[in-house]
Amino acid sequence: MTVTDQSPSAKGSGASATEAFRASRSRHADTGVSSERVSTVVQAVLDGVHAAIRDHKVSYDEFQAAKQWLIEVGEGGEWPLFLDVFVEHTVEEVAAESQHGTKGSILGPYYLPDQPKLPSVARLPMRPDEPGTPLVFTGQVRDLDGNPVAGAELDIWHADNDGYYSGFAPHLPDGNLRGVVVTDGEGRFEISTVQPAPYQIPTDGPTGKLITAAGWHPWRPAHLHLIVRASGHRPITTQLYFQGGEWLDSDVAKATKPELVLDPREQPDGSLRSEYDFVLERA
Ligand code: MBD
Ligand code: FE
Repeated sequence: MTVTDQSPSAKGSGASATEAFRASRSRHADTGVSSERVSTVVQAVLDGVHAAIRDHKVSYDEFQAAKQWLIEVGEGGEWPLFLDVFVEHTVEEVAAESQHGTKGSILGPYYLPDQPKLPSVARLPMRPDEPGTPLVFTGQVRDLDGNPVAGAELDIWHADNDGYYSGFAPHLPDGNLRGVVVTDGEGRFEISTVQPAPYQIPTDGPTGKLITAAGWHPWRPAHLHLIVRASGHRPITTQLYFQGGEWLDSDVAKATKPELVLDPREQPDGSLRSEYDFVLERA
């Protein structure tokens, strides 16, 4: 990572997300797409842009301002952030049409592969003095017939108590609050972590400036990210939210679903405990 600034900012998170995306793409082969498909989809996108210009009488000044902003999104490395916040939810909606079992949600820009594998009862890697309310997250992975899935992987990552992700904020140690928990013989897991804070899109970058200019808010509700996978099963990329949490009904990324909301119980010692079972379909 080339970020030297120690304070989390658009520069740090945007550029790092672009680097992470490039690294993940190099692991996949390019899929051949027919010219017919390219023409159909790209023409539909352009038709939408042309319609917006006509319907709203977009001026030359506004066109040039848009051009300037698009250049800045690229320079700031914010394309992964912008697209995952404002577009990915619809891609996920289409993918979900053919998906059974636990509901999916968007991947977002802050996934990092190849985190350490942890046993079924595990504490996520964290700082010795990791701030935040302790959270114990338990459950079971099953298939659509209700059979437990032993050796399933819960690839989990989430923001810290200040809303920052390790790998995308230079003040956090690598791998903080990230890990791959492997279920036991009965498909069960018990993960100790801390409750994440809501996530705020950096206000100092082009995505944040657009949000301000439009009078929108830059918040996502607090969430856990997960990819749950097991051999012979279709992996599920999802997020879990917290009942009563701020922004739950107005997620800027429109990625919440009622089935994905945890309702943690407060324990006598002030910590939180929550249970969630995952259901995978066969591949
Ligand atoms: C996030 O934490 C996130 O999950 C998404 C989808 C977009 C921006 C930040
Ligand atoms: Fe997130």
